[in-house]
Amino acid sequence: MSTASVERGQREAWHTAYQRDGYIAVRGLLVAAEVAELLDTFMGLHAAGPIPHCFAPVRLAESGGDILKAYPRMMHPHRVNATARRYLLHPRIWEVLESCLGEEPLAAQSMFYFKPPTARGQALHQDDYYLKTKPGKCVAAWVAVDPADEENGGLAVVPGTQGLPILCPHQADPVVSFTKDEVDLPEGLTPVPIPLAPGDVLFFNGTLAHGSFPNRSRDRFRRAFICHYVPRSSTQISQWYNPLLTRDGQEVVLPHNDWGGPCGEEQDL
Ligand SMILES: O=C(O)CCC(=O)C(=O)O
Repeated sequence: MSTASVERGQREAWHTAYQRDGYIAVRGLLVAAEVAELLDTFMGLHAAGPIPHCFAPVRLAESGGDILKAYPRMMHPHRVNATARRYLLHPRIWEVLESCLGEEPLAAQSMFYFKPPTARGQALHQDDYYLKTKPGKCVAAWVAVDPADEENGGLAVVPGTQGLPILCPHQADPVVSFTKDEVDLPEGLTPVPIPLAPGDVLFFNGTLAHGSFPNRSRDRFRRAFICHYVPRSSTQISQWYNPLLTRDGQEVVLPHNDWGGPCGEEQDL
């Protein structure tokens, strides 16, 4: 079998599984040296301290027992750091996205989660409640930097929610979730943990409900580089995500979708 046909077969398999299930885990998409580069980059940024509009950690002694105040997530690091931008536009991630969507993606967001031991998790939610992608859905690419499992705050997804409309959230339990929104699941649907190894990437669509466990491990961080993309054919997005980027880094501005949506009060992620 030629390389080209293996590639075509692989792309078709990704497309079929993603369209059917709303998510796929691609194992080992990033190699160890790439994971190490992400780790060095973000630990270096953390050590260097606050970055306006991206990251505002406090000293551990001032965190009042909430480790996430000392290690908050970083928002849109690709706007301030060339390595983050390079990984947001990584060709192998892009290839899977194109296969899943069946069209070119646009990059909308990057984030980095440190999630040290004792960090709270993130209650079940749908990403398009925040991105407000229209007419299609956004796609997340969740890149594991550490092993991620149930003990250290790994991710869980809810099969069966991939085709649902936006569900309106209620207040999440602040003891276990650092974000405030939580959706209730339709009867019969339950979260399924997705253990990931460093370099694995989980792709999932904007209505697939998902969330993460608190980090109950003694000494294991659960770091992840998390990016969101939308189909090139999108005609609207929440203002927070403009400008978007094409594969070669050209900026694209989509019309804002700041209308309240089905729940009336969506806020940016
Ligand atoms: O990584 C996590 O803990 C949760 C991330 C997440 O749910 C998201 O990026 O939408």
